[in-house]
Amino acid sequence: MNIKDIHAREILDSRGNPTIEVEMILANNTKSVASVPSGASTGSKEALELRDNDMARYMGKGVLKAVQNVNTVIRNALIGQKIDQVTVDKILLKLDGTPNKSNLGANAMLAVSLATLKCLAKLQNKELYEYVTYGKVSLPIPMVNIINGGVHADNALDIQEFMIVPIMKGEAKRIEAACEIYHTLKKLIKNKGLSTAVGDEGGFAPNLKKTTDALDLIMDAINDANYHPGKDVLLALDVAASEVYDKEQKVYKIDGNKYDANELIKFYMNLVNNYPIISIEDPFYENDLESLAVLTKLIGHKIMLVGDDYFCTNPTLLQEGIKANAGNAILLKANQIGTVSEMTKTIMLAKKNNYKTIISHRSGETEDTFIADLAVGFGIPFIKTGSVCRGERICKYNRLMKIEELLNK
Ligand code: 2PG
Ligand code: MG
Repeated sequence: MNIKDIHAREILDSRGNPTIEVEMILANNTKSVASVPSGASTGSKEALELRDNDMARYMGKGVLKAVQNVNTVIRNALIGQKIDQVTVDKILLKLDGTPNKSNLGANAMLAVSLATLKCLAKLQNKELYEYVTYGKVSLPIPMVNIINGGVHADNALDIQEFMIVPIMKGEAKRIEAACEIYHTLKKLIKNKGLSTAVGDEGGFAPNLKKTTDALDLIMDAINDANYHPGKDVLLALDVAASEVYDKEQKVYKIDGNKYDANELIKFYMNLVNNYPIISIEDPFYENDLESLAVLTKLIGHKIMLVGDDYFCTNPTLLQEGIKANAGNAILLKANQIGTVSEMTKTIMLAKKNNYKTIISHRSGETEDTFIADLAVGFGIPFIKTGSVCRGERICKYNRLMKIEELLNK
């Protein structure tokens, strides 16, 4: 089946910034629509998100150049082409011709790559998760970000994400637990006289001062909602440490303290000893593989140490991490790398090397639910898709519950 037409347009993400949506039509009129998310705490080695930098529009954040790239160069190359994921992605990579997708833009490329994947699924009359299934499907455990800090919120918390990880049986049950804890937490925050306004990913953003203040409050919320921390609900953190690292002073600024890497290791060890934490993401700044390897050696047998800015969903960067024994898990974000084929390669490499996989949203999201389907089809054990609040996060949870129902039929 050949590609008949491709059309890109500028749409908005959940932060009110432009992003790109692509429609693809095949010769038999099979249609798909895909859109790409956008990060705020981005790794410096991520593929380039092409923005117009035209200060007269959207503070320079317009994506008309990326849209134009799809509607001209990419469209011309793909129209009449037989649809096949590997072929389409190869053409995109060749057209771009740069190591970091700076020519066409990873946003333009991913939108087309994803639209291709969705068309292929439809062509076979399959749900997206079914189409990408190889081996065993599984419903991922959600890592639900219920307190936002760092660059995702305007409060004093330095750690970017405080997540609850409900591990009971059944996706709908896990999501139910997350919602009950979320609403209980809201009451607790209100009782303290703090704001219950939410951050970019739908978690609350109360003006708490310290990491342990947030963790204690979450522990209370889990207990008050009649769950058992450490038993059916665990905790996870995304430190996004590149954002709190002072390059000049070579220190991490957390909770009003200045920590060097060794002191930060002690800080983490203390947290892990006192709270049921199963995962810490980006514990050091993105170039410090050495400290990540030290921490992995110390507590890697107990918890996940996740590379996000470290690996940028890039197989070459992951390979470096594997070689250095740094981390034991990887965050997967399609727009960090730019094509479905490359992300698939990263997933395979991680699995082969026993790195745990976590598929992830971005802080700027759209209503596209592809990560839910990819999580199930690829058998990715964890999904990070924000809080149980805000439509662009909720749609992923709703999709997961629907898939659970489909799988149980
Ligand atoms: C992260 C993400 C998603 P952003 O750091 O893991 O939660 O944030 O999309 O801003 O990079
Ligand atoms: Mg992260």
